[in-house]
Order: sequence, then C-alpha cells, then structure tokens
Amino acid sequence: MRLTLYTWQYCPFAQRSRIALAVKGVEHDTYELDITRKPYPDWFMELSPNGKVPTLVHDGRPLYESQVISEYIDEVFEGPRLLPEDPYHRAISRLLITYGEDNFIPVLYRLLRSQEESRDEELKEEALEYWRWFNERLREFGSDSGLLFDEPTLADYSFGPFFQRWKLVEYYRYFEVPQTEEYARVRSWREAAEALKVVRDTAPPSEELIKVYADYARDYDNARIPPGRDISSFDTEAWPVEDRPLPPRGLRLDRDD
Ligand SMILES: N[C@@H](CCC(=O)N[C@@H](CS)C(=O)NCC(=O)O)C(=O)O
Repeated sequence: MRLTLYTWQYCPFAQRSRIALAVKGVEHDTYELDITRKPYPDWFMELSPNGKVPTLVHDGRPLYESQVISEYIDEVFEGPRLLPEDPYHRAISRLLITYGEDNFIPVLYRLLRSQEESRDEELKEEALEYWRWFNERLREFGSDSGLLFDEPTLADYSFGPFFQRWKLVEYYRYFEVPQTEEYARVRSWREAAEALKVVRDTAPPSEELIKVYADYARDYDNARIPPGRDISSFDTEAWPVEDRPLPPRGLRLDRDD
C-alpha cells in the first residue's frame, strides 16, 4: 500500500487530513508543496486539478477536498471511527461541517482580508450570526461534553483547525466572541476541539500563523505578493519566520509593518 499526502504545513484544510491520518494511525509519506512557486508543476495539477492541498494519493489514485479525504480515510483504514457510528449523529456531523464550509469558514477569510475598517463591523456581525447558529445546533443536537458528542469525532477534527485560525481575525481584526450565554456552548466546543492532542500536535504555533498570514491581512491570498515587495509572507523558506517581527494588530495593505 502506498499513501502520500500532499500538504502545506500552515493550511487548515491540509491539517484536517493530517489529523485524520494521525487518529487512524496510518503510515504515509508526506510531500510538502511549496505553494509560493506558481504555476504548480504539471504532475501536481494532474493529481489535483483545482491546484489545492490537501491531495491524497492512495496506490496511485488521487483524491482532493479535505472533507472527501477525511471520509475516505475513515472508510478505508482501520482504527477509531472518525464519523460517529449512529447514522443520525453522522448526519448532524455533516450538517455542521457543510454549514461551516458555506458560512463560517468563508467569513473568517473575508474578515481577515477586509481592507475597510468600516466594513469590519458588518462582517463581524455576520460571523457572530454563524457562531450563534453553532451554539443553537450544539444545544439542540450535541452532548453536554465540550465536544460535539461524547467522544471526539470528525466534526471536532474538522473545526479544530479553523477554531485555531479564528485567532488570526482576533489578532488582525480585533474580533471577539462575546462571553455571553448565546455563545457559551460554542465557546466550550471551540475550547474542547482546540484542546484535542491531535489538533494541537498538527498545528503550527499561533505566532507563526500570524506572521505567515500577514499578506492575507493585506488582501493578498494564497501567496500573491503585495505591491512593493518581491516575496510573499507565505514564503517561509526565503523569509524564515523566526527572522520576522510580529506584524502589528489591525494590519492592512496601507499600514506598514
Ligand atoms: N476546499 C478545499 C480548500 C483547500 C485550500 O484552499 N487549500 C489552500 C491552502 S490552505 C491551497 O491549496 N491554496 C493554493 C492555491 O490556491 O494556490 C479543501 O477543503 O480541501
């Protein structure tokens, strides 16, 4: 059996695949794609036509899209189940994950990339609506443990990396989840998901993430280079993170660091 995960160490979607493989204890090779070197080589585009990590190649057969990869790993390999045994709980897990893909994750990136302070409030309101939605669904369908259900399952593993990434908007856009009852259950979910050892072990340190995603805070995504520079904040090889100062909070394109 040959299994290779194409990943990028800072990518939350690729972190989902690293988590799934770690929970199952599946041996595999890892290929760290340099996402700053574009266009990507033809061999990679043949494996992953959307040009994204994570990409998983199992015995020569490629797969992409993090959620699809996690479910494939769950079905194909032995080890602890990722999706719950109970079909209703499986459906609820997918319900939450789909809502996350459609709403919770896109608004995180939109807020991080926002260049107009006046737009931030609107985006924060929108983001909080999604946090409240999760709070309600967790109360309705979840257990009393911090996690979604009693044991860690795929929804916890899928959201763990994104709960970690919300620190980017807390840092760059002063986003805060209010300490009120409306958010109490989702805050406990975040805390429990982030505390999972496998989520912590697969994540880069928060300070590194903040430095690497500085160009996102300037609205330059996926290694695009802002004007006046010839290197992306994603390029940790040419520009080692330890050599960089921590960028200022509230960073935008028109604000120097
Ligand atoms: N929907 C995809 C998103 C994957 C994704 O956006 N990966 C980013 C890195 S975090 C990527 O490969 N970006 C490279 C690019 O767009 O050039 C998934 O769930 O796997």
